Amino acid sequence: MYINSVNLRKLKIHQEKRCMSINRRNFINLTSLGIAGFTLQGFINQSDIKGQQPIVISTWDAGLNANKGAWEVLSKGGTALDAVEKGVMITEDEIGCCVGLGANPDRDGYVTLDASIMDHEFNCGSVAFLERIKHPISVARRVMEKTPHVMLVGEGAQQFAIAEGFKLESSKLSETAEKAYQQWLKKSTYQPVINIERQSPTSQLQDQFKAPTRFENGEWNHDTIGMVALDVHGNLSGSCTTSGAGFKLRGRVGDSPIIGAGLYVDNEVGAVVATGQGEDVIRVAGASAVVEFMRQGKSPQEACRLVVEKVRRIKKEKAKDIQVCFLALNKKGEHGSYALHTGFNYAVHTVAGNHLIESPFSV
Ligand code: SD4
Repeated sequence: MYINSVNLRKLKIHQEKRCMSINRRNFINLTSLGIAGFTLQGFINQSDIKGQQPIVISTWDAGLNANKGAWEVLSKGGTALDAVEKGVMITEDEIGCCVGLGANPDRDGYVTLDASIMDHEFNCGSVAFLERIKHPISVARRVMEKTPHVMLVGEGAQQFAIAEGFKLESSKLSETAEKAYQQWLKKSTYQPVINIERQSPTSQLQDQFKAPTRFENGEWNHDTIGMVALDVHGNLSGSCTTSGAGFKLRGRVGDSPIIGAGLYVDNEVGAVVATGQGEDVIRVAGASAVVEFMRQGKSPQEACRLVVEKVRRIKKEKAKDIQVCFLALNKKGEHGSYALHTGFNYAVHTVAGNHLIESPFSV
């Protein structure tokens, strides 16, 4: 079905009626934070969420901007696959701690990128340890569409990208990343920071759960962007793109490009993305595990919770030092999330607007 303006208006009226069930007391007007251009803004309760279609959801505050790109596609009747590529490309273009070439480097000073994409027919593609290419998500899509493989890494992935016409960018760090790297070099210890995506580079560790969501220059701070969408045709797709863990060992690859860990889509059931400590997402085959719980009839939030609790059991005492978050969308357009610690949020865009939702958490 193509959404023309009449259909869109009808759909909007219908969905706005459904949205009346959202608990209005929980709305916080975000215009005071300088976010403009959204028809409805605020935080809503996950328990108030009703299934909607089309819909796009994505991780962290940066998801608000990314969703806008995806919505341009979805609202015109475009595919979820096109939407999740276009959406996260917006984040790849922004300067932030953890996505795209402007992100924090590895311990040797190089930005290395991981990305994956998956459609409604189990087609998937990914790249890992990719350097100097601006849009790893688009390279991942080319891997999916133009090769017999699922995953390309490092130099080979870069060669493939160049052969496909992607430009080789400079290896110079962004100003923000250079500053953060110089700061890191003073101690040179690898210590993942919980919810780094919601901190300014200068904030203290003790501020971690209420840290600012923007850098001092006003830019959004953000982490891995994971996005899943359901289009008007009833198809799901997902994408994930990141520079991984800041100051990681050279060659380290996280969960984001691993199909089944950082991203999984089963069009009969749902689509899931992960963010947080990639090693601990990989160990539980995170996104795939969440999909399987949804297949058993669990709600998106409950399915995410069950896998987060598994991570918590496995990690025991060490669970206090890591963040792991899942974000899920089912075939009915119902969504939910769960995180190990407080601080995770996600953005949801439907015809009713673009909102941030604070995630429930375990610890
Ligand atoms: C990784 N999962 O490379 C990514 C990073 C991330 O919140 O999402 N951090 O491990």
